[in-house]
Amino acid sequence: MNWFDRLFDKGTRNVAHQTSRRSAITGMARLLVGSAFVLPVLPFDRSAKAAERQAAKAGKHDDPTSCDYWRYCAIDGFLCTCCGGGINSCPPGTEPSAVAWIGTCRNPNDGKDYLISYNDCCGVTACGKCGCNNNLGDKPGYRLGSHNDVNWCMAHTNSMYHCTVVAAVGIADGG
Ligand code: ABN
Repeated sequence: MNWFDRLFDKGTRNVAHQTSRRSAITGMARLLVGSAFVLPVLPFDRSAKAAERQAAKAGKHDDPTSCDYWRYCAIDGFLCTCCGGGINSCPPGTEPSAVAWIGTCRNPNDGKDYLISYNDCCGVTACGKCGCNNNLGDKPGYRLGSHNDVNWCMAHTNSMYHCTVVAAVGIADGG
């Protein structure tokens, strides 16, 4: 071994003695844990996207042609608002069912719970547009009055179901 090799050999041995595998792993672990604390606080601006999403959702809660409209929380049927009618008016040529089922929906605008009556519009074949199936508070079929998968036109001379309208009939006080 020449003097250069001896010097290099001594140097690497010294380094090997002073740095163990355990200390190398500890160092890497520290780096990982440290970066986990540092990275999340980097200034990502997510507020704009969140606000956008919130606005889109809020919009749907107030849009009577959307299944997410707040009064539709227990609707099962086609929205009359997509079928030539209104929120609580049947399309021309149809008539509202004499019987209805009642749900309780929370109005996100005032935080109150409302009793909602769901009437079917009868006399014309199914509209087929904006079919919604929201089942908040829906009960099995043998609880007919609390079950929404029922053709409420069944008692009409012309029992064809066309679409469903809704009306807030009172505030649910929970008592
Ligand atoms: N009440 C809406 C409806 C009509 C026919 C069949 C199922 C549900």
